[in-house]
Amino acid sequence: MSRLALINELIGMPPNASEHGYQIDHIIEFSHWFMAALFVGWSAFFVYVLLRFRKSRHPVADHEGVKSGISTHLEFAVVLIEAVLLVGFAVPLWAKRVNQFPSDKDAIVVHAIGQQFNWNFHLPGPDGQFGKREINLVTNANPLGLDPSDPVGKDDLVVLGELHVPVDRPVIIELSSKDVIHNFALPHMRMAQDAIPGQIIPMWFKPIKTGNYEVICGQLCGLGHYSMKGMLVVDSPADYETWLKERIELSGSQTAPAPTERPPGEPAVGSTPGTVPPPGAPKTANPSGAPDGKPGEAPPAPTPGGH
Ligand SMILES: [Cu+2]
Repeated sequence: MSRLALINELIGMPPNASEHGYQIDHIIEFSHWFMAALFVGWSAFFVYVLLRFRKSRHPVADHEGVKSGISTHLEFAVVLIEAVLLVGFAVPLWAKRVNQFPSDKDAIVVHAIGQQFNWNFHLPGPDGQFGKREINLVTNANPLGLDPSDPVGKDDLVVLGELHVPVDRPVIIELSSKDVIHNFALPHMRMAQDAIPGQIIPMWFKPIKTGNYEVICGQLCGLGHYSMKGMLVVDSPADYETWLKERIELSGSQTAPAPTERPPGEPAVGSTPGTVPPPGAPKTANPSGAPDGKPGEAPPAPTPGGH
């Protein structure tokens, strides 16, 4: 069935790597063939009419018009085919993407957070539960604003840029954004979904081929939009386990995930807060009272002998 993908190859669609992708490919392929047939048909008819009703042959307009019903039947057939494409194929396929999610038990659940201009991934860690995230806690060392006081979040993993998933298991990605509207687009998985600040929007797919697949941002989100890429690595189950174990060990050995690269000339990353807190955010850099708070940031004590 998937052999008949001439136009899809011609327009440069990357090979499909998801379970549902071939259905989308069929719709795209069929729609293109259908449009090509309509284009040739209507063009031929147009040229025929130009010649047949040229001025030298028909100097006076015929007010009676066409008598045969062929054009009506043709028009009806076109509408019918388009309705079948929409109601019979496109809508059910879309409904399955947005309504019929696999159960959390079978699926890999990951949070993806867009920011100018990176994709961050938040994994639940060994306990399978996501820790709380708070936008006010976002710093260069804590790019997702994980709440250090939340015990559930202690074992969470934060991965920048590259997400691994096992093959042949459904993946649910819950999308959000730290700044503007982005779009988590996986061309090989035939999936794309907007990431909107203040919302969590789930998407799902089931990868069926191992390999490295590019994640791109599908919304023009700023000057660096072109560089907003990530990588989805579909592993064999064994490779996935190895990767996960590595990430867990890595997160145990370091207190913070690797900070994002900063342009030369900007202050070094680390405990220096590099982000501008939103209006109304608490002023202390360390509301949880963790030990690395700077002494200078303690609330001002009443000073004897002051002004
Ligand atoms: Cu973007």
